[in-house]
Amino acid sequence: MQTIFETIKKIAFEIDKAIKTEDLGYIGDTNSSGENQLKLDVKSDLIIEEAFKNVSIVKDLISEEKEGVFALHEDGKYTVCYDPLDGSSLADVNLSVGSIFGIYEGNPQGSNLVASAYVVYGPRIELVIATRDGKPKHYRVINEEFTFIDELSLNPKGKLNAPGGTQQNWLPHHKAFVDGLFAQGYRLRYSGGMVPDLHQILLKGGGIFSYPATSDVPNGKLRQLFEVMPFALVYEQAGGKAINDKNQRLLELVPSHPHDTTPCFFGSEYEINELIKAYEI
Ligand code: FDP
Repeated sequence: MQTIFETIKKIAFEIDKAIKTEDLGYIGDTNSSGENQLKLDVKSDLIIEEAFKNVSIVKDLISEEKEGVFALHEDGKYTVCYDPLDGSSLADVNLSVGSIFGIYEGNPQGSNLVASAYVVYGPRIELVIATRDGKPKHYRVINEEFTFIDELSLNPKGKLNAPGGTQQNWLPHHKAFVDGLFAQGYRLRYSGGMVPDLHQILLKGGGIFSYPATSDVPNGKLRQLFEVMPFALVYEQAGGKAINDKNQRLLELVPSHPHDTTPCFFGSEYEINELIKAYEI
């Protein structure tokens, strides 16, 4: 497993360099989730593919930018599911973006997620690694090396509210929930990049990030294997909760297709309990 984490560190430097130096335009194609692909998405995907070609414990790769499974090493033990550059459409306005990795042993599904990691490319490069054992570990690049900073813990109640999705298409109970938090004094924090938005809540001690079912995307927008489950592990290990709109743990989900999405909520205990009340679930 350590080899996989070291590979992710190497990848982070390469993708950061690409973000800082390469063309930010579109390639004129769509990815498997039907989104327009940026040259940077494709480049980041290739960087990751190349890096894992040398890691024999990795059996398969499943990427947000590829259709289906990319086989690597038949005798490998792990499937790495990743979103090479989440929030990439924010790169041209110079906001933070990120890479997300879920490491699965056996069939890729919540119960088989053994570790996850994400990288934030912002003013600094940061990395968070979570396993099933202990608190998530937070690193920052200092003097060109990933340096351990601290272990992440969520307070039982936070102050930040990051509500995703097109507000016009929110369902009435969801709108009531979001309004209810603001009425309690919660502050809006939403950049439109899942990685920096969830990272901010973690580092500031708590709050909630939601991407609900909406009238236009009834299953939500965020992908289970590369986005939702990796962050669910981080939030649960930090002492928070991560559920869907049926009060099911996100780590219990079993996707039937690599690109399946789900409504998802990540937060401190208090905010998730408020959600459960508002949704009556
Ligand atoms: P993006 O489409 O820019 O890649 O992964 C999808 C994502 O970004 C997340 O990073 C982000 O949280 C979400 O979409 C934002 O979606 P909305 O604009 O619909 O809120």
